[in-house]
Amino acid sequence: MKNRLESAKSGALTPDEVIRDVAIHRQLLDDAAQRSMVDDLRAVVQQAPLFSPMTPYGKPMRVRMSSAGRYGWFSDRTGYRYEPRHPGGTAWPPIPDSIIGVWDRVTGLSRRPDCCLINFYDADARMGLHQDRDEADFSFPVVSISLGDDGLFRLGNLTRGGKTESTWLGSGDVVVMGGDARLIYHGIDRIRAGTSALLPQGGRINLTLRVVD
Ligand code: MD6
Ligand code: FE
Repeated sequence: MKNRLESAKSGALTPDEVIRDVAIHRQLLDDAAQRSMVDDLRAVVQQAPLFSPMTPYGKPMRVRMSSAGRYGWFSDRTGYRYEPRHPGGTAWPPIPDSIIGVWDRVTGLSRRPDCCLINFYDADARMGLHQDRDEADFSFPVVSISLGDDGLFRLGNLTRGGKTESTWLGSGDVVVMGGDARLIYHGIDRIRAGTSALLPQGGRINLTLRVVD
């Protein structure tokens, strides 16, 4: 276990790397923590099954999704938004404590997230460059947790276009996008299949924690 410094000012953990103001904590979760988080997620998707949201431009998303928390992220022909219910009609399950604990460690905030968006990538899935801007208050960060196969994470700028930088996110890595980086464009270009044994069928899970309202 690496020696991790607590920042006296905010109580938030000091990251291993900062790229374009995006903080990266490498392997914050060890194997055991990753495995128990996956067990918790199995229970969530049993209650709130993964689905492929329709985009406003008429193509289903390549990534399969579900959510936990008071709100879940949703998309259809009318646009992107947060919904208090799964498309099947039931409330989203609560965010597991194992996941809330990561938010607490990396943000040091007393406000807890309202939504944990669960994204599942198979070997061919990707996610185009986007901003996370469906939330009411951009002063709260978005925290992401990666589990399973490596994903190539691309970071751009606060407006579309311009030079980008990429880094591989591995299982157990945690990213914090806050402050000046909160509205940076980002996406996943590709998955490196077979790089993790965490998920028996392979693939990558990314969890994003957000304060919604
Ligand atoms: C992914 N991540 O890693 C996609 N969003 O699969 C995100 O879209 C993301 O990593 C907001 C903040 C951090 C992220
Ligand atoms: Fe995002």
